Amino acid sequence: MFLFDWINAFLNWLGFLKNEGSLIIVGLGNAGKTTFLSIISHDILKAHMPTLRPHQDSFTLKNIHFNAWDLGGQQNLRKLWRDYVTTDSNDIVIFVVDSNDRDLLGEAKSELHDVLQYSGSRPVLIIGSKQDIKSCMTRDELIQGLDIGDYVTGLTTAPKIVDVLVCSNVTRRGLPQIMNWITKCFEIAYIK
Ligand SMILES: Nc1nc2c(ncn2[C@@H]2O[C@H](COP(=O)(O)OP(=O)(O)OP(=O)(O)O)[C@@H](O)[C@H]2O)c(=O)[nH]1
Ligand SMILES: [Mg+2]
Repeated sequence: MFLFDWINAFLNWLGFLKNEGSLIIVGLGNAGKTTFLSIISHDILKAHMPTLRPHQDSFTLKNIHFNAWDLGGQQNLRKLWRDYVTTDSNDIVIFVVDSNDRDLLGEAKSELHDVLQYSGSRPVLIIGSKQDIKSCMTRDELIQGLDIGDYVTGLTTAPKIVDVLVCSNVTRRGLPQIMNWITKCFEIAYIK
């Protein structure tokens, strides 16, 4: 087994093996999901219409090819989330929260707790967007407001990885850390 792991790691390092993963991106409307996906897939920052139907994009990070689904956060689209989250077994779920929207934090909390339940053992990354806005909530405030202190494991070999990172899609602060997190998480949860 050790030899097999070693050969696999070596071929992977040479670029002969490509791993496939999927990201399922959910969160309330206006949270910044489509903006985030457009930047990580195409490095393009532009205005988007609210998402009306699930939209797919893809990108490669460190020899891992990711198919990403941006599901839209309007009320009528949220019923699709569970089907997408529970379809593949090698998913990473991303829940985007608008760090500046205190009014909708309760609603985000309720949706997030549902996602944490039905996502089973799949890793969940909560991303607090809009950190460029002065009045935004910090990572600690988001953890408290979303009441997820007991869930957050960080990037470990826990049976279910749950973590919270913050970013600005406008200034791009925090995005390299998020991309790094996604690849590391995939390696921990699905390769090693
Ligand atoms: N200041 C700031 N604005 C952002 C950031 N990310 C997204 N936005 C803005 O937030 C608004 C909503 O962004 P979208 O990416 O369309 O949000 P969404 O989550 O895809 O929304 P739905 O498609 O309705 O589910 C847009 O006006 C974006 O320009 C950010 O990091 N900072
Ligand atoms: Mg959208």
